[in-house]
Amino acid sequence: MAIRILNDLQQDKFLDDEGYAVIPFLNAAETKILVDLFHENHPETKEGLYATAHSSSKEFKQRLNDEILNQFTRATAETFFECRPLGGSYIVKYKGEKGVLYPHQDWNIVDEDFYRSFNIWVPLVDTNDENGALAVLPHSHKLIKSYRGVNIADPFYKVNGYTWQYHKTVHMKAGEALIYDHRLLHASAVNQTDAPRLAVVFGIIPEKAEMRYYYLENGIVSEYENNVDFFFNNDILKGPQGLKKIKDIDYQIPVVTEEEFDELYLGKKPEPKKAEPQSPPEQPERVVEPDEINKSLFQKIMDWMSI
Ligand SMILES: O=C(O)CCC(=O)C(=O)O
Repeated sequence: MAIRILNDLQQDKFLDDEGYAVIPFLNAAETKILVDLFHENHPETKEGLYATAHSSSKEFKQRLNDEILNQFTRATAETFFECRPLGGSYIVKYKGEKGVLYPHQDWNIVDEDFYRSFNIWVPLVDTNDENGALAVLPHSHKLIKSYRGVNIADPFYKVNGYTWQYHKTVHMKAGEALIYDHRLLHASAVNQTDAPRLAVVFGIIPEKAEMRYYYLENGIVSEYENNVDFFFNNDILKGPQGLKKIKDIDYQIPVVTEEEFDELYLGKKPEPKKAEPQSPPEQPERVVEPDEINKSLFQKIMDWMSI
């Protein structure tokens, strides 16, 4: 039985089954405070995707995070069941091709053998097909168990253009929350409008879960202890930088092909390959012993399938 995340049991079940849930979240006053705060701190316009979390100024990141936390406190307490808010960032999509974000999964930040972790993604303007709404791939969070991190690709990275056709664009009102499992494939298209698509993204984990960081070195994925301060005080793209290692993990990064994706997601069996016309064998056919047959990558992936 999955660990409970939301107070509302029906929404909690939907979140577990589909990997996301859309719920009313910030009220009009909270939303306006966050819109005004953004504009006060960003008088200039930019191009493509921009996140305050990527700022090199710790003070700036921390100050905006604190204000986001203040505005999220009421709604988070009302919505979540025994969860720990981690912190947030503005994530803004300005006009321009650079803003496209292909389907991806987010990093593991808890031990996913036992826990799940989530983003609360709250647009501060209404979102639609033209201004870079988020598009989710329903129930994709349960397809494959994986470790994801700064230098560990998610298993779907080679099919990220292909999977997009199955994504569902979520049209939202300003202040609503899209809560999604970090394992869920999600994407957002270009903002074609002149107005920036303002949003806030905020991490949350079960109260009992400890934070983790995963990093690949010399072909081995390792698990490290982690904490919120690490995200604020370090360049998290640069590796564990003194975090305590817990263990090396026996893990080979799976790479899903289009055919494998169809089987995993749609349950479609790949078409059998047509046999090439052959001339009669001159030698008696060699019998292939079962233990000679290599386990295909796809079988390995199926072995890894979780939950
Ligand atoms: O804000 C967006 O358009 C995408 C956000 C996202 O994919 C993420 O935070 O992982």
